[in-house]
Amino acid sequence: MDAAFVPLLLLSSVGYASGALAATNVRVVLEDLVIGDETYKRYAMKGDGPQWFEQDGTAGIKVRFGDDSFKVVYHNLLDVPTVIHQHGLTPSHNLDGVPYMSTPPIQPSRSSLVEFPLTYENTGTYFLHSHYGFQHELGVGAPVIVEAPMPLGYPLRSRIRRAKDVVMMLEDFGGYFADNETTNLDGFSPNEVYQELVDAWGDDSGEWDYEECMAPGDGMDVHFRYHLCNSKTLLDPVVVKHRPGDDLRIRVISGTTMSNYKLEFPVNVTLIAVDGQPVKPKRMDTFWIAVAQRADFLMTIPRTKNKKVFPIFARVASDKKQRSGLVITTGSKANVPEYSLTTDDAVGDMGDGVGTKQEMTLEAWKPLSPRRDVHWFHLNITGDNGFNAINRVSYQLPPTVPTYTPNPNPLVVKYGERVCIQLRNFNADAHPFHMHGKSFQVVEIDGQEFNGAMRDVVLTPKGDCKTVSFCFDATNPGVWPLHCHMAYHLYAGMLTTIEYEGVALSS
Ligand SMILES: [Cu+2]
Repeated sequence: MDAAFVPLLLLSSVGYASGALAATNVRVVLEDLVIGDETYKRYAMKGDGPQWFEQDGTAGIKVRFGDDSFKVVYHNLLDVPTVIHQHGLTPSHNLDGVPYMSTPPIQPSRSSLVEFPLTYENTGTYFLHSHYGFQHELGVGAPVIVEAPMPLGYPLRSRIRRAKDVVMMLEDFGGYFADNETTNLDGFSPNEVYQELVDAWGDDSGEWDYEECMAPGDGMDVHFRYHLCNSKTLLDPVVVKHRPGDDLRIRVISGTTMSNYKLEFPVNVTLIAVDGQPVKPKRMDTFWIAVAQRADFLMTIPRTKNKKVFPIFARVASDKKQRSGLVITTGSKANVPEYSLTTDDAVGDMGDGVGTKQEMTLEAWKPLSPRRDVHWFHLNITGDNGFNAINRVSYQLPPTVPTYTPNPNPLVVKYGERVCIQLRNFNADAHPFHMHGKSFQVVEIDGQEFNGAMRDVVLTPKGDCKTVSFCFDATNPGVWPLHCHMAYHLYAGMLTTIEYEGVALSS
């Protein structure tokens, strides 16, 4: 890239203001992705500056809590508009990065500064992604790490503080529609895949029975040719070297657009946080992670001379038997074996009870304080593949629709109140629901109440009109999306908003 280009962009940036700390540059670009003998074009994020880090074959934003604000200038080097969402972080509404709802898209060759203070609730593992069209599926994503000690009194606190970071950014790439595998394998056009879903819904929608509790479905409608960890497949995985006895903080980011995974660790690990929020520590060697969730683990490399290779696999929760992963080795003589992209068995679907069963075992380290007055909303998940999905309606954003229209059916809350939302799933699939602007606590699944994890994405049970409920305190005024994070379902309009009554918003 022309070195003179960035200063030019800075001059044209929107709302650019000088501050003590230089801003970090993040450029949204088109790049080559080489997998085996094939070269594909995909979007990516490149960067430089004080908050840019590169390690383990991935790169993104790393900020130390207490020292710095989040301060990034996004540069759009694509020939189409883009807008970047800081997934899981909670800036003021106008910096949320949702096209037109909160933030105007960045036009080609233009830049935009996003700067906001980080709260302790913003510490942990997050990611950036485009919220514009199918750009996230096409590669516009990057990790965000906000470093901070675990809360006072947290077990293993000093060991976690000294642990070395290992980052696993999981992505799915090259989507195709399940019933028509041949058409999209080479084209990789999300719009074609979406059109298949539009056509399928068009055939069904006229006689759709919205009262029917659909039985749990048996698979996904969209599959992917490749699953990546830090932009690599297992044919040529990222290998990171550490020493026997090292404590590692494994930060797993499910930066995928449709795929859930079962993580398989080579030794027992301790889960310490989900979606950036600390949980009561829990020992395990497998963990399910849904689209757009994150999970942090403390893993100690065994002190043994016999074993030098420690792969962590992310097995795709579908019938395709695919996997991605990252390999940790010790010593210079470690022989990394060849790994296949697929396994003999499929791991099954996260939505088939295992995901919700796991969810009920998680406990927030700092749950919401009990409150008696609660403002409840009850939403039905209806329709199919994201169409007419929330209380029988679709709400779509540009560029799916040509112009932005405010949500005609928002969930209106009052500042300061405790809000709880129950989703009842009439649909056959499990949907990873993401809320912007606040983390929430999961408190109920399928009629069972529990004091669950703080999160920003929760996977609904599959079908049978089963429910999931989550709560938060409404203290961040704005117009905040609540949506299924599967890209095609969001595109189809599986989206609503939480809006604050009587609060004027900055823009
Ligand atoms: Cu969905």
